Amino acid sequence: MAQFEEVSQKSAVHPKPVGLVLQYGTAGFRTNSKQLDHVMFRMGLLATLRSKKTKATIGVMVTASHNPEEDNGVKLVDPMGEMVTPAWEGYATQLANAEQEELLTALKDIIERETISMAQEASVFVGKDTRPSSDSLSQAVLDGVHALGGHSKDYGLVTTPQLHYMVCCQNTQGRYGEATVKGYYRKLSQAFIQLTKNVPNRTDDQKALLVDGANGIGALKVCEMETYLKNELQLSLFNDGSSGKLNHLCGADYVKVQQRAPKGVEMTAGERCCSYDGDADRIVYYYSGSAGRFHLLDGDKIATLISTYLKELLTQAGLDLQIAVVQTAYANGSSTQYLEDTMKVIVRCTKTGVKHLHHAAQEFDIGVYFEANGHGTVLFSKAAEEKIQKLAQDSNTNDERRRAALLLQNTVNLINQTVGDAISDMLLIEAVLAIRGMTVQQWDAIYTDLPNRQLKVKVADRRVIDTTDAERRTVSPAGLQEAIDSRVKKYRQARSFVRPSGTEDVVRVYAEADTQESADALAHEVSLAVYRLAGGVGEEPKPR
Ligand code: G16
Repeated sequence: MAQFEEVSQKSAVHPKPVGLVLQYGTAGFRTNSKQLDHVMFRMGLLATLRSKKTKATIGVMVTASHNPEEDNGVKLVDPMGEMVTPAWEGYATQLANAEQEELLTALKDIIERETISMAQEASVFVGKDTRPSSDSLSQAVLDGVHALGGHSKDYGLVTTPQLHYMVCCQNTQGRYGEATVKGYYRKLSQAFIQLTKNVPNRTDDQKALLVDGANGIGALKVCEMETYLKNELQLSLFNDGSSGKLNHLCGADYVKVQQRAPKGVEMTAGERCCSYDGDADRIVYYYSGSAGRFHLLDGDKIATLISTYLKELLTQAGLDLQIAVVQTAYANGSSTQYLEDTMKVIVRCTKTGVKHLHHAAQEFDIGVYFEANGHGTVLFSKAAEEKIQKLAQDSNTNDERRRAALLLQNTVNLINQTVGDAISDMLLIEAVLAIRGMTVQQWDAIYTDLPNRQLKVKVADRRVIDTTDAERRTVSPAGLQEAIDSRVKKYRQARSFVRPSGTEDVVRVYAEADTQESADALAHEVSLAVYRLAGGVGEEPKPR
């Protein structure tokens, strides 16, 4: 077939290094950008097959998100803006790792197994972040799409959630919105303005927000959006990419893991600040307390703020909709306790990775999902959206119920339900704080985090660690879980777990306890256990 000849010829321009094997990680392939040219070409092929199979537009985002600038990666976006299914992650691995001469066989195998009609048209949307390697790598994706005769639309520089949004808009024939960056700005800013209209006389201080753009794509895009917000939000942007390096000493991951302010942000006591990550799908908030103490409001605090707000509106609207919060093992113990015991909402725990949380959140009328690292959104079932809309349009209902329904309706419009979105989440948080008349300190005071620490351990092969119970316990290597249990017992209110990262070549260690000293000591002891029992390399972990 002519198409396969084309694939053969073009793939020679994007050859695979012999013997290189890459794993599909937490959010797709991710490694040093020099190893990725063939992967990108092949993901262009795969996205085209997926498009033929689903008869819908598929997205490919070239980004390594929070990783250092020299890395890159790829995220595949399914028709409604979700991540691709596990079966297709398997195909992605098969295709990425097939040696050059086996590529056509691997491709034909997927076509056969999925009974794909090659006569079917295909459409693929492509986006990229600001990394120097993203230009050529996104071209490799496009080459792959064209080699199989697919149509492409190159959105160029966009945030990951913007690309997810475009794919969903396209596949819902515009019902979700217009599949353009301007359409995205218009929809979100209109909803934001409608929401904040309910709060007259907001002061400049209330409208002010400091943003750390991680020197990445989020900085560019939030600048573009500013005029649409009509001064309802006054942003001071730092780490805008004009001089600093992507994610270096800044960005959401740095702030969350290091529990300190990013470089370059000039904050004064009490000012609201937030940080995006490298592809703007995560956000964390923070402020400096009176004694200069750093206060972090992470994904758990965001989930609590949003679910409290939604629950209150549902009560005011008299709508009987079930609300749940989905977290991972990284969720601070205090947040889970607050959500379950005080707020009385259902809480679910899944493995790390947005795909797992998203899936779990879909089971409820309203599913609020956030990873502690700031990656998350809210999903509304179709039935829930319909009930909200019906009430908002019902002129016979009383004012309080109608007002709550209208607020809910605009809240739905403000949220990017396809995936976690730093810009959309930021606007939602700002609107909620304004509507509830809360300062960042009052938000922070909803509950007190247990002191915690996250560390990384280098091992020869992180796959020796296998986990169970939503990654809260290890089943291998032998003796590791017992070692963790015995160390946890020494401390009060303590908890610890370890898991292999799916985006970096490290094992992650998490510990929490009643004091920071105890959390630090426990994290260190568990790191040593990992180093000794799971084949640590380099120097033994040292105490902080
Ligand atoms: C990705 C995933 C997140 C995950 C993070 C870290 O985020 O989308 O769900 O929490 O990686 O994963 P791991 O601990 O396996 O390295 P991002 O923002 O880097 O794409």
